[in-house]
Amino acid sequence: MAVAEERLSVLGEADPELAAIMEREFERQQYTLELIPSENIASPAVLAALGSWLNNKYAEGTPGRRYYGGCEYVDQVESLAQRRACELFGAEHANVQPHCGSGANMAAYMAFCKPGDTILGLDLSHGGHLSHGSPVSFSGILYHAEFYGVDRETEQLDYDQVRGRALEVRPRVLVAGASAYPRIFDFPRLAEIAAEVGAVLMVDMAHFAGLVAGGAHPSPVPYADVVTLTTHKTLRGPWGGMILCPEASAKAIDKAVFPGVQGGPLLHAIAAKAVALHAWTQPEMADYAQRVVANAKRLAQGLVAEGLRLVSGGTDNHLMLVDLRPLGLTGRQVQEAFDRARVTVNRNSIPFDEASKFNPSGIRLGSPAVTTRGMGPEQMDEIATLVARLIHNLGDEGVEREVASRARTLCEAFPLPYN
Ligand code: DSN
Repeated sequence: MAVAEERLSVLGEADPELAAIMEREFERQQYTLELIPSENIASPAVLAALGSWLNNKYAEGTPGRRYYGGCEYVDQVESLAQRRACELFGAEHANVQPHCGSGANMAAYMAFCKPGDTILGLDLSHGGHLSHGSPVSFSGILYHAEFYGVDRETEQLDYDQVRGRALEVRPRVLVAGASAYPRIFDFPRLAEIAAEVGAVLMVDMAHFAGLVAGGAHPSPVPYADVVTLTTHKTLRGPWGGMILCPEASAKAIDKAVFPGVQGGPLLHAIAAKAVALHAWTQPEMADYAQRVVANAKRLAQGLVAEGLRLVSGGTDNHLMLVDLRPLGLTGRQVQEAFDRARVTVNRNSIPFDEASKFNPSGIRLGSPAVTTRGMGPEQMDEIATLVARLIHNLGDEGVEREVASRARTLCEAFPLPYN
């Protein structure tokens, strides 16, 4: 707990009120089973870079072409992060400045589209993301958004249907990637479809970037015209975004990020991204990526064995969706019961969901954070049992207390890496 203790003691002197809240959040993270698939646990080295004096520097522009003096060292930091991103993902160019995934997507659209152009992405309720064209997001406000979905029977993408939609709407950008799709995208097929309709293929690999980095998931980089990602999910870095593209699009992407979308880059976050990227050169990270997928499959099998229905029947990546409709339950009540039992999940729409987005019919679970803590197949079996017990006995306070106690025991056996 040394890392946390050190931070809290510095903060405790300067701002005891905030330090007390942060201490409670630390305890929550330490003793809660984190199953939200978009969350993870950054290493102490990532946090060290993030909480550093690099925070103090303004550096609008790109390395060697800044609008401020005193950038000689932050130029090196950013170039290092770019080089590491290119090497890790086999990309020609990396822009490491996006503050988040939605900002990276905004810049990617801006580089290739004019307002009003058509973009075609996966429907939000079929697993897509707000920034892939939702009418409440800039992506659906600035662009003409059209959608493809999953097949009603298989609950997986049907590429003939994607092609049909692409031929029908002729998008400027075909967007692939998702925040709640438990299967693998067929990137060669998507590239063929994009080429056939003259579209730019944009892959948002925010969720599975770490799996790609560790060789546990196919890479979109050889097939896509532009790849966006976040650095805090499976990639296990700081909160942030990134864009990869061929050299031919580098200028357009850089200009779209700054001054198109953002002002000054967050050099402390870029340094932390460099640290996270460097970690992926170590063999244990490839092993981590394989274990994330193996753990997700094991958890999915356990849930199915406990009588729960998973969207598409299982998972090929790090996440899964439980369909609560057969049990007559809704996502919100299940998420709240899980919170009481110290197991964190998030409610989520499922394909063809007729319930509202605020109280949808599914919950989304994933393995990245518990795998970072070192949990393996045995713990996945136990977590499957706990999850199923909670769902099958919803609202039973005795079961909630029992699950909370077992969740705590598991967390104590696999502490956060801040000792
Ligand atoms: N909101 C993120 C997630 O939880 O998947 C995606 O941006």
